[in-house]
Formats: sequence, structure tokens, C-alpha cells
Amino acid sequence: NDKLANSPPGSLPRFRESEWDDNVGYFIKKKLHVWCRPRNGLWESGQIQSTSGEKASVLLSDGNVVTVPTQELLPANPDILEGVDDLIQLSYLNEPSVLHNLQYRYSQDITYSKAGPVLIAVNPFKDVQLYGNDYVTAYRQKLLDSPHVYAIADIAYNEMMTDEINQSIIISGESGSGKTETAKIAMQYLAALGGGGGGIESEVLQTSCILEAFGNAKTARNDNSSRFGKLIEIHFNATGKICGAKIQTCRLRLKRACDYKYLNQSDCLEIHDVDEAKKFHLLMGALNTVRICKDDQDHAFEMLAAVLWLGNISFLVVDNENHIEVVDDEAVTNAAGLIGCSTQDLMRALSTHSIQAGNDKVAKRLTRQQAIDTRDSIAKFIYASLFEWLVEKINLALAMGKQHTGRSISILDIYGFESFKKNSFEQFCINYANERLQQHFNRHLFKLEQEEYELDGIDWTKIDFEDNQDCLDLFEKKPLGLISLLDEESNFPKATDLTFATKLKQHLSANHCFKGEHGGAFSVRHYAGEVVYDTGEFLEKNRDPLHSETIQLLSSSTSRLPQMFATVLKQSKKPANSLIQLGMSACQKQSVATKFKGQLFKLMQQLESTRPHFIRCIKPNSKQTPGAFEKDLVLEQLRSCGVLEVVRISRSGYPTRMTHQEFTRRYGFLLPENNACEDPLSSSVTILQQFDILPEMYQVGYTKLYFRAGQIGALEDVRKQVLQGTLEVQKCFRGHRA
Ligand code: AOV
Ligand code: MG
Repeated sequence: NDKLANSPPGSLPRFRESEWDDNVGYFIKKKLHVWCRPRNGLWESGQIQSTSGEKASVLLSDGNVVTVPTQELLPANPDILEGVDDLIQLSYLNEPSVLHNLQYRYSQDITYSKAGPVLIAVNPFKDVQLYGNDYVTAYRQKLLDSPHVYAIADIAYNEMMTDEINQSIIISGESGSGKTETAKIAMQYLAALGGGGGGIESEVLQTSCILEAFGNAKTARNDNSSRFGKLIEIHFNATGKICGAKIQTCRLRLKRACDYKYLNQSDCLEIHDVDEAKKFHLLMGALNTVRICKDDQDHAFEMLAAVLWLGNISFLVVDNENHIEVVDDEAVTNAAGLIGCSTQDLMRALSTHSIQAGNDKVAKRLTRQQAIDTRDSIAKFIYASLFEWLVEKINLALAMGKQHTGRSISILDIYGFESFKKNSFEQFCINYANERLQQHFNRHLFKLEQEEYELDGIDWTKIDFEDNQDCLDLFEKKPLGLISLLDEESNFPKATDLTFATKLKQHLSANHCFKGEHGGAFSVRHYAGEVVYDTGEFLEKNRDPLHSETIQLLSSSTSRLPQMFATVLKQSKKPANSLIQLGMSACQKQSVATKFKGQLFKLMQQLESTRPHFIRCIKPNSKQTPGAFEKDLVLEQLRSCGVLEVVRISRSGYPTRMTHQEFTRRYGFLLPENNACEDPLSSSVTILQQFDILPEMYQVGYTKLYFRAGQIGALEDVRKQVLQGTLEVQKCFRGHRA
């Protein structure tokens, strides 16, 4: 039971290779610091008092002593590693240790940490004294080197300048975790560095204000939630000054109905602490900055008004089949006026659709639900077009008269992996996107690891890592992949969610990432965990029918609308190639999923040509308040944003790294005097040999030592025992040294 008993006194325990995992019994011995879960499943730290058989009694920090099975213990890190900057520095990389480290830092308002090359940003939900000119200068001049968004932006900027390679900063995390704020902080730093380019940097910064005003909404999870993903590409000239920018948005995130229940229906009209008038003033200023003229500003607000009036249009059921007529009131008149069509045309578009019967078109009355859907889809369409138009205008202003030298830093602010009780088509798309990003991330991470090992001259035998290619294949393969099958079924008039689910089971069960579930559900094994999707509404959401009548109505409008939305309308007006679709003449467009896949590929292509830097934002509690750190919630996110995966990957290599200088400074005193060496590298090697550390547990690089997980913890133990006088120096080595 106590493996130490088999080792010579004072020597370090010998491990077999299979025992690198933290959760093994080798460390079980008196006085050891451990994590255990004696009560309600929460990890608590303690110290082993005694062991007997498979049980250990542990003294908890509150003074209680508990008896727990040794199998359930995990080693805690030595005190010197308390609150380290980089999780990878931890000797033991188990979950409670990782969580504890982040919480310890968070409690001291240190909101940034690293996990290897990844920056972890825990949302403070309050102003922390970490930003502003003094900090920018400090990071620029390398007076500060603690983890920070500034540090990441600084690296990106330097690498862009010296290596002439485009860079990207990829920010992900769940809703309300701080992605958009983090993106702004990165932009501030880059604007400060690349300022002096004739004010363009302030234009770039102002764009956030406009995009947020039109593209954000208050949701249950975030008072200022972005309803779109965005990629901001900042261009620099040869001297490193900002010379332009480009914004791409993907509304990848399909709008949830609740965001569009027009304002008066939601109970969140006012946001505590936010001064609407002041914000509006800022917005007008920003619109002027990006040179959107007064006329266009007016038109934009007219379109907003049209959307709101559309929301007020109501219907009257006229027969017992639930068919409706539009109520002729000020809502429909005003909406029509703003859109620039006659009230009659709008009423017709909202209450009927024409279907092809032989050579004729026949108008068919809509049911109440169909009418509501049509009304909402027009409103959504106008709103989305307005947003796209704004982005176009902003890009025009940002690029005006500036030539692009080809150097850029792109900042991607994208929604993270989602797993709810009920997951639908939206989660399906979002998680698919994250799966792609994860692959990008894994590949990059491994390349970096390999480079570091090779540079330091150590033997790199390729460490296998779990690729997520199988899961991507599950989504993307043609013709038998989730997306292809979904499209096929969406085009099949008689298909239902259930036939779709059956089809998936029939064709995909061979892929180990797929599992058919009961009642029209299926599950996918994602890198971040298994998610069960409910096929309900998948087909409808994938079709996203915007009727040709609607397009026609909007294109023939006499207002500025067709002019403003020319590009969007043209895209939507592709000729119908299947005449009767689902009994409705919807214009034949790409399905939502396929369009999404296309956007994603384009985005990935763009990212592939840059050197990436990753920031993972973490939301510490669901109440959006400062101070609270809910461990389960954080753990869940660490898992889903791939941080634990980074940790796992690192564990499989040589996670602990110390320069030869650091190592000899700390452990050199344990060497007998006559063994002292001149250079740090030889000293390190002597110490390692003296301590009898197995050769497969470490590698010696030109500048650093690389250890397998847990090795430093063991060395620390011996060091401590010697310092406390419980172990004689001579005895830490095996007999032959005497
Ligand atoms: P998100 O972009 O990740 O959510 P935000 O960036 O909008 O999240 O952040 C949510 C809120 O957290 C902000 O409005 C701030 O109040 C607070 N916050 C975030 N970062 C910081 C920081 N560094 N310092 C202080 N407060 C911060 V969504 O767009 O919903 O996915 O779709
Ligand atoms: Mg956001």
C-alpha cells in the first residue's frame, strides 16, 4: 500500500511510466498535502495524518479530520507554487489544483493567468486597476510581464513587425465571460502602439460603439450581449502605424426569438446604471466619426422604427382553420410608410403566399402562426440588412484612401461552446464552429511545443494527441455527414424532425462521435463533452424561408431601403430552381447550415494565414457580480474552452520547465561541496543524478530542464525535509554516494 516502503530510505519513489497520472497511490504518505472530497463533492485541501490499508486520515484546513479512500486523493501542490502565473508551472495539474490556482489569483484581483500559450481571463465584473496608459507603457517597456491582454497584444505586434507575419488574437468564452471587453482592451493597446496615423486609430475604436448599439441586446446572461460574431482586422503600415481596418461580422448566432419579441414584450427595458441619453450621444458622435452622413443616419433610424412598428402589427382570425387577416391600424400603416410600400401590399404579404399550381400562381391565406413568422422574418431581415449596411459603411470609412501594406492583426470575438439542458439548431452550429476552432488551436499548440523542444535541443518523440478530426468529419462529410443529411432532409417535402433523426441513426452510427438517442434526439461527442441535440425545429431553422413575396415587396419599395440594402437584396433574389418547396414558393437559397459552413471555412482560411494568439474568457459566476467564484461553473468552462485539454496535453509531455540557473539555485545546496560544478547545466545534471531521478522523467535542454508531471513536487519534499532537519543531506542520496 505504501510504495515508499519498497524504496531505500530517503530516496525518491520510483515510478513506472504508466504512473504519470496524478491519481496514483505513490504519493500517499504522512504529512503530504492532498485534495479530497469528503463532503458534498467539493474539493478541500488537507494533510495526510496517517494511512492504513486503502484509507487515509486527512486533517482538513478547518481542523476536522476525515477518513477517505486513498484512491480518491489527489496531490496538492507545494506552497512555492501557490498562485503561479502559468498553470503549466504546477507540479500537479489535476482539476482541484488548477481551480485553486485561478481562485487564489482571482481573490487578489489578478484576473489574468496563463495555461501554456493560452491567456485565461476571468471576468472581474468590476473595474480593476490593470489598464490605462501607465500599464500600456509598462508592458511596452517590459517592466511588467505578468499575464495580461496587453502582453498578448504586445507579442502579436512585435511578431508582426519583426517576422512580417499577420497575426490574430482569438477570443472565446461563453456569454458574459468578457470577450467583447477583452477585444476592446486589445484594441486599445494596439491603438496606443499604432497611433499617430492621422486619427484612424480613434475611428477603429469608435466602431465598437456603433456595432454594439445595433448589434447587442440585453439577455438573461449578459446586459450587453453581442448578437453577432466579429473579426476586426487592423492594418498597419511599414512603420507600425495603423493605416486602416476592416470588420467582418457573421451573425452566425441565429437570433433567438426572445431577443426579437419586440422591446415592449421583454421585461428588460432598463439597465441599471446605464445612461441612455449619454450613450445615444456617444453613438451619434461615433456615426459622425465614421462619416455616415446625416441623411443616412436618419434612414437608419427610420428602418429601426419600421422594425418596431412591424412588431406591433396584429392579426385577426377569420375562420375555424385559423386563417387570418391583418388588422388595419396605425401599426401597419406606419410600417408600410417607413418601408416605402402601400399598406395594401404589406397586408397582402403578411396574410397570403402564392403557390404554383400548374402554370398559375394561386394566393393562399396564411394561418396565424405563419403570418406571425412572416412578419417576424421581415423585421429580422430589415434589421439584419441594416446591420450589414452599417458594417459596409464603416468599412468604407476605415479603408478610405489608405493602402493596405499587408500587415495586420485580426481580433476575433466569437461565442464559445454551448451545452444546455435542451440544445437545438443554434447550439449545433455554434458547437460545430468551436470544433473547427479547437482543431486550429490543437494544431497550433502542438507546433509550438515541438518548436520549443527542438530549439532547446531535446529529443522530441512525437506525443500522440487526440485530434478532433472524427467529430469534424461527422459534421462535414459528404454525402453522409450531419450537415449534408440535414440539407437533404430539409429539401424533402414530407420530412419531419423524426424522419431526420432516423436518417441520422441509419447513416452515422459508425462514427464513434455520434449516438442516436430516444425521441428524435441524437448526441455528439465534442472535444468539450457530449451534447444531446433535440431535432425539433432543425429542418425549419435550416430552411429559413424568406418568401419571394417579401423580397419583392422590399425591392420595389419607394423608400431608400432598396438602395441601402442593394447588396443584401441581390443576394437573396437568386432564382428559384425548385418551384414548389414545402408547398410554398420560397426562394431557393443556401440552407442556413451550409451557408454557415461556408462562412466558417472562409474565416478559418483567413485565420490559417495568421499566427494565432488565444484568449479564453471565463465567467466566474452566473450572477454577473464581482467577488463570487463558483467552482463548478468555472470548471465547466475550463473544460469547454479547451483549457483542461491544454493542461492534459501538456501533462503528456514535459510540463515542468526550469532554467538550469533556477534549478541549481533551488536545489544546489543539497549537493556535497566537492560535487559543485561551475556551469549551471552540469550542476543540474549532477543534482538529477544524485537524486536518482529516472532518466525518462526528464530531459536536459540547452537552457532548461524539462520534467514529467509531479517530479518537482517530489524534489520539493526532499528539500523541505532537509531544511526541517528531518532528513540528513547525505541520506537523500542512495548509499553508493557515501
Ligand atoms: P461577452 O462578449 O463575452 O458576452 P462582455 O465582454 O460583454 O461579454 O462582458 C460582459 C460584462 O462583463 C461587461 O459588460 C462588463 O460589465 C464585465 N466585464 C467584462 N470584462 C471586464 C473587464 N476586463 N473589467 C471589468 N469588467 C468586465 V456575449 O457578447 O453575451 O457572448 O454574446
Ligand atoms: Mg460580446
